[in-house]
Amino acid sequence: MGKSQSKLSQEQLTELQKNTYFDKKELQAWYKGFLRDCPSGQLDKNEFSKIYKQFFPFGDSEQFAEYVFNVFDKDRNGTIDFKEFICALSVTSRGQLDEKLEWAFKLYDIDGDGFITYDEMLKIVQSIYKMTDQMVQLPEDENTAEKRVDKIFASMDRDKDAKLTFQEFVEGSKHDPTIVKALSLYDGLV
Ligand SMILES: [Ca+2]
Ligand SMILES: [Ca+2]
Ligand SMILES: [Ca+2]
Repeated sequence: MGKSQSKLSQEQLTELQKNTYFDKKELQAWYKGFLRDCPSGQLDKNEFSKIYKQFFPFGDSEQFAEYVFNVFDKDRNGTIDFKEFICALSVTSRGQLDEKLEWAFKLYDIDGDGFITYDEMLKIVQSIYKMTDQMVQLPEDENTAEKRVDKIFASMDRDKDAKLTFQEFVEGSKHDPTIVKALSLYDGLV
């Protein structure tokens, strides 16, 4: 994507319209906002984590932001360009449940080997707990990350091999919508 142009070209618009759920007007508005937060057009980890801080000013969002960053950064080159940003945003904010689950699976499957291990899920859940610490009251049986992950694995890990396949994850998540909900970066603002 172009670096310093202030508007998306017709060509870029057409491409992004095909790949997202946003219309032209929304795309231009997001592009403007993206460049305002990130004039270079390439969002790095630091800047990305600052965005999260605005939404979770009282918790420690740095770790969670880092995991989310890795999913946004599709080509893994260390920065998020506008296309990566808006495509991820489109899925997390307006995607169908199946798309959101696919996205969530990528987040939890930190090493990308196609399985979510107990440790991988624990890392993500711990980072979510750190971030939302003072904002949410949790029930007794979910008030630590370990308890929560135990509970998730008890219900999702059907064959009890201590890792979740995409299939197990999808079926389990349909019974526990909070897993998907935790992901929406700009939820309510789009
Ligand atoms: Ca990238
Ligand atoms: Ca994995
Ligand atoms: Ca399993």
